[in-house]
Amino acid sequence: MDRKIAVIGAGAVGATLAQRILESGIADVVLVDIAKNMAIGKAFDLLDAAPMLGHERTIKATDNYEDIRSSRIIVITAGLTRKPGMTREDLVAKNAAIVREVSNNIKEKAPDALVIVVTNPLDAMTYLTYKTTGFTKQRVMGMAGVLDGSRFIELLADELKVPRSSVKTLILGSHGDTMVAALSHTTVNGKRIQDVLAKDKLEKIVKRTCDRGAEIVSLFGTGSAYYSPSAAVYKMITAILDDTKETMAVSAYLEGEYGLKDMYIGVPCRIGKNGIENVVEVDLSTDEKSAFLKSAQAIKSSLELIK
Ligand code: A3D
Repeated sequence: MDRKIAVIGAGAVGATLAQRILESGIADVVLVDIAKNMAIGKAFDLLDAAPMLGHERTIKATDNYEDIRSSRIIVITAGLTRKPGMTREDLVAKNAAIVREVSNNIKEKAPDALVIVVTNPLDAMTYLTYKTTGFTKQRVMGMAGVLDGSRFIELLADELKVPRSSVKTLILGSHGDTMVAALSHTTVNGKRIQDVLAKDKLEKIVKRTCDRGAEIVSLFGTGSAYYSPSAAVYKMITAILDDTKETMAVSAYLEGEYGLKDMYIGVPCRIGKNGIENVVEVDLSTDEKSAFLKSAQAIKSSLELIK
């Protein structure tokens, strides 16, 4: 199988994602970072594990964008992370400059690739990638809802002492403090979450889900979460490569869906070989709708900062 995935940024998320891709055997990896030697060191370390794990995949670390040519998927993880007390929006100016530079290189060297953005603030950086590459809206998406949904499921399953697989949910809106846990789409063994968990406990878990990234940032001291973010990207990649058409929440470009236009925001989408096959419009309660629109407003404010 001659499949290549380029991961831009060999930091915590990028390197862990590279490990997941290589060790599951789904593709070869090109790891691009301005800190070239650090990236080469990580690639050597990952390769040294290959004989023990029994895979034949390869990884090349580089600071030269020529190497991303013919990549099927490109994941942008280059950028700064939050420090304790910082919001994702605080990162906007610095990361916008990085994402612009990366996107221009992608446009030039890998014009047929699909792009998954991870760099924060996520929805604004995905919009910037879309505008800079000029790619179709199907080929540019942001990772957030898959991760936020997984965090919510984990916290609910732990509280209720049920298997994680019995919990279904949907998290929409911005990947930020205004994310919307759609309780009308959250069930445990098919039962409405409101019927199995007391209101106060549920509210606490929703709040903890929104704050989960910050909770981990403050426990780490430096850097932010990477095991679960890389798993979320991995899940999106396998849906694309295997053309599963699975519905999952990703940051997608809207042109009228959910009453919004010309912006990226987290909504359920069918993911397959073309990237976003289509945006899925689900019914939301009145409260969820207004929370979603508030979230859209927060994204628009961070877009103003990069325009
Ligand atoms: P970190 O471990 O600091 O790695 C970032 C890497 O980017 C470093 O190795 C840098 O050298 C590299 N880099 C910086 N500028 C450039 C450039 N111009 N070209 C190429 N490489 C560059 O961070 P991380 O991996 O923990 O996080 C990366 C980004 O993802 C940050 O913006 C995080 O906020 C974001 N993030 C988003 C989520 C979501 O759920 C959306 C989760 C986790 C992290």
